[in-house]
Amino acid sequence: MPFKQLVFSGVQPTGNLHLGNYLGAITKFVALQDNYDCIYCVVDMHAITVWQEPAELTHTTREVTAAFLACGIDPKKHIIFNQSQVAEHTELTWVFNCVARLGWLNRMTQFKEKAGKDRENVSVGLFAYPNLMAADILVYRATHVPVGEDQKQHLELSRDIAQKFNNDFAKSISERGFGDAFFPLPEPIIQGPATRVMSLRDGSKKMSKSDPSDYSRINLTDDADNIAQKIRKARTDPEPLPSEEKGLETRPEAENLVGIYAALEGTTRAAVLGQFGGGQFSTFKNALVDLAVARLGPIGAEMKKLMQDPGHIDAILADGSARARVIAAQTMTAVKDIVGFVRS
Ligand code: AQP
Repeated sequence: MPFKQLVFSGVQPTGNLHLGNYLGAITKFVALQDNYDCIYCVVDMHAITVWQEPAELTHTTREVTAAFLACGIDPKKHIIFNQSQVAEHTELTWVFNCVARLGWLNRMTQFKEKAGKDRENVSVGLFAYPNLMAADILVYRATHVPVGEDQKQHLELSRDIAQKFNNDFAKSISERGFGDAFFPLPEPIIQGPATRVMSLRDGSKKMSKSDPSDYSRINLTDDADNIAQKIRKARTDPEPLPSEEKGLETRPEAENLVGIYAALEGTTRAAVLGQFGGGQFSTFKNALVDLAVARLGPIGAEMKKLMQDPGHIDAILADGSARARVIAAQTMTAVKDIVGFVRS
């Protein structure tokens, strides 16, 4: 059965949104609005898989919403909401907890990285996180999911869950007139020169909200001075920039900065090297500062303005949640029938 094309993605309100979130995900969210119906979610239930101060969680939920708006997502044409306001996400997660296999979740590298050596002490939610992510996407039967490279494995798991549900319940799905598949297998959209933005302090680690060093990332709310300082201090090597992409292969920090420049400028790494190759890092860094300030400055300023009116942000989330709930409720009604739950 052909599925209606629909985009879904989410961002966790776990701290300062950074350039990685922006280039890896939010710029894609904005671009997809022209050609698809889109649902963008502030995934607050994912956030509490690790401890969040309640007041801080409320603040960051509004801040991520402000970032969506400031970057240009239209909340009237599309849907912006926070996950905890649509209970069907957790309802479907339980069904998926019973579809997904323990061995599948045991292979998730993000869990291994986040749990580290303290496995016995992390929350059960952190382990089951990918099942909630599958439910987020599939409760809308979304077909396309723009994400950064780090979410690729979770998305593959979402496809495995959708496929297993379709197989396990094939007879029931067909008897209820849904053809041979109830859930689509969602396609990841992972494209462009900055699908994995790395830390400014260490080219082998991804840029992350939870890195203790603020110098490792550029936050969307950083002012021009901050952005300039962080880029100028960004780790590099003593060599000048190469003229060919091949010359970046063993130089992760240089590769990262070139990728960031290309993504901010909307061009390719090859074109950036064509312009700056052979030159000193300092010249390139100055140009990168100007570009980053020009792109991020207006977004940070708009976010700050929006954050002065939390009532407005909450109203957008309430409206989006009400519209999301309608779609999610239809899916859950069908899922309950397919699974064999009695409902009144
Ligand atoms: N460094 C990155 N480069 C490219 N894309 C990235 N994303 C995150 N970091 C990078 C993408 O941003 C979207 C939202 O991410 P998230 O908030 O849901 O969670 P995350 O991937 O766990 O992000 P962080 O910053 O690393 O958070 P913490 O430190 O809390 O774990 C996703 O599409 C993600 O791929």
